[in-house]
Amino acid sequence: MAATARAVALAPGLIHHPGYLDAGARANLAREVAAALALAPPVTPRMPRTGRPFSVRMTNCGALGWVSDEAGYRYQPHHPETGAPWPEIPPTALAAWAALSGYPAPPEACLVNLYAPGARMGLHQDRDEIDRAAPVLSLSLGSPALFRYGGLRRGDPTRSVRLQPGDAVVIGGPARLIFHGIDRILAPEADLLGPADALLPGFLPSGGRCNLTLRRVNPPRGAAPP
Ligand SMILES: O=C(O)CCC(=O)C(=O)O
Ligand SMILES: [Mn+2]
Repeated sequence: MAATARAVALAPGLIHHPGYLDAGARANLAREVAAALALAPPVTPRMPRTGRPFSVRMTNCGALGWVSDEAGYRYQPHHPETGAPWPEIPPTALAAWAALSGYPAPPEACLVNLYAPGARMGLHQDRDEIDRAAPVLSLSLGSPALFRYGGLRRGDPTRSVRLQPGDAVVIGGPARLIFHGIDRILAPEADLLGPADALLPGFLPSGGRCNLTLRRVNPPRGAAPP
């Protein structure tokens, strides 16, 4: 599926695997995500308290899904609008987790972020998980994006890196709680135009980006308490 030889440590615990998913794996993952979206339609999350809508649309796969609305951020086992359990995590994403996470248990949650051109995700920490011994694994499809990352405090200096379709990023170890976000979605480069236009038709406008983040929420049974 992939080459990890070119892995780059952006910071201790923050590992970028450029081009991890090759064209075949990207096509498989896009197909698997499209099937999941048909079962679990994307929703527009809202900020706790203010109810302000996110620019990113979201859905989930796995036993637990991350949702946000006026009541707060949380993981829950069902879709907030249909009430149905979330669909299975895409097999291509599970294989990437097995290869890259270094974690002995499978992910419980796979958040699917859909970015239309112009959507962004503000600087934040992923901290709604109880099991922080497991990394977060991010997989990107579609248009490239500018990923911003900093330190453990909001005010720490930040840097940015371009994430291309097929890139994987492991956010773990000392980087598990770093602040990070997506500044903007970039125009696809000519030689990578491939799936960007045809990615998830009906769910994502042309030039959009899809990102999956896989997480462990609870420690595996029998694991020492965090
Ligand atoms: O879209 C991305 O690359 C980052 C997504 C992210 O940080 C999140 O879902 O928590
Ligand atoms: Mn995040």
